[in-house]
Amino acid sequence: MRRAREVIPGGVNSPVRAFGSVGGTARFIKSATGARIRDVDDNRYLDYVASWGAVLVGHAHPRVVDAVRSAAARGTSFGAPTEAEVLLAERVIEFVPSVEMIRFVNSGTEAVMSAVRLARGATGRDKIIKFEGCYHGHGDSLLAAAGSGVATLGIPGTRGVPEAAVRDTIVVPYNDLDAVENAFLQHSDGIAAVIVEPIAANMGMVSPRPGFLEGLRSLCDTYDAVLIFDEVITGFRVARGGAQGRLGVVPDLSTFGKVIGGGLPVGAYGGRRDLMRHIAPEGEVFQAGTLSGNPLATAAGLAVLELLDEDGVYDALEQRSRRISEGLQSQADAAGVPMTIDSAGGVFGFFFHPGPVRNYEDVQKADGKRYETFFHGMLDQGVYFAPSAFEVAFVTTVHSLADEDETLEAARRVFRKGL
Ligand code: HOZ
Repeated sequence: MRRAREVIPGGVNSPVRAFGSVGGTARFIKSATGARIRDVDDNRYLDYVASWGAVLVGHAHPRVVDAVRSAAARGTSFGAPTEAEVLLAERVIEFVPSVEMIRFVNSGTEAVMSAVRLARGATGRDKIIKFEGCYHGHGDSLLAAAGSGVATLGIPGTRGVPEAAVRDTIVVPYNDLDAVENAFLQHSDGIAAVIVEPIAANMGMVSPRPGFLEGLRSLCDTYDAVLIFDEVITGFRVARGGAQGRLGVVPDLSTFGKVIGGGLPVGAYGGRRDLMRHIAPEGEVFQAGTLSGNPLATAAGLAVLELLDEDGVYDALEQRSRRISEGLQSQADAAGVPMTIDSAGGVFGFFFHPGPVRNYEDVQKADGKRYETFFHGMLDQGVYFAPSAFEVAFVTTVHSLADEDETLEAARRVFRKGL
């Protein structure tokens, strides 16, 4: 870490990895297989970070490794179209019916920046509505009241983002439909898009209240604005069809990342054909990338989606997350520690807070000190949760019942010691 800090700011290539909010030193990972990661000191950890959700079928899954290896042997990048990109596009469209056309990029950040540009280009309007505590990558216009690393560092925004870049960003509380309606009333013909994490997972996990997403859908219809679901975390993870498939609300555009790259750098945005046709070279909204549709990432994505198409995958993920959530909740209850837990498909999140947790204001009332103690207590026993109370926990298809028992046993010891 000392050497890393000399040459990389904070020693890390993404801030939340630095253990800044929980204290201690980040683990340097040397290898991983299945549900376990190994650090450079040869400590093994049961992994609930799973590359921040990018790994859904377990680390180094043989089918993914084979696919990447054979793609690499054919050439790592051509800067020209390949058949595999078409196959992956068709596959995503099959999983997520609201996506009629898709464009692959290299990260979730890029996907969101491009989707917002598209919404603005297609509507000829500038303003966008986002929600406090939702995180949509580190593009300038969305770094207002953001979750994830911005929340972890406890800063309201970030230096280097000019005021002009966020002037057209309207920030409202998550789950507050009245606030969204008021924003529309105030700027009725100026709002290009509403962008939302349909299940918020960058301020811990906060589910939408019944009617919230439906309300966004109908306000966007009324005011001809584009509804963008940021499914970078929830896509292919909370259900086969993502949060939109699970909750039954259809956006105009969606953004993806993480799972569809199988652990390689990928993002994508897609949606209604009439909107997507505005993208260059068909239309006048420009977006490009040397490594977009990269053969290795595409091969990994295809292998993962194939695995996810097998029967029972999502039921198993759902059961695993639920079992562990219920186990943790009952331990907290027995210990008299206020805790609120939520789960969906392969993701769960908990707050040391009696609940309900509906928005970022509630999230901030959660007990961060308790999270820190819990995090280190678990880490000491070889269970690796996110080094931040503002992130969620990820289950993969290879987390076993025995892994869960081990996790719950470790948690029992942490609660017993006192939180
Ligand atoms: N933005 C990621 C969490 N939602 C963190 C990425 C990382 O640190 O690797």
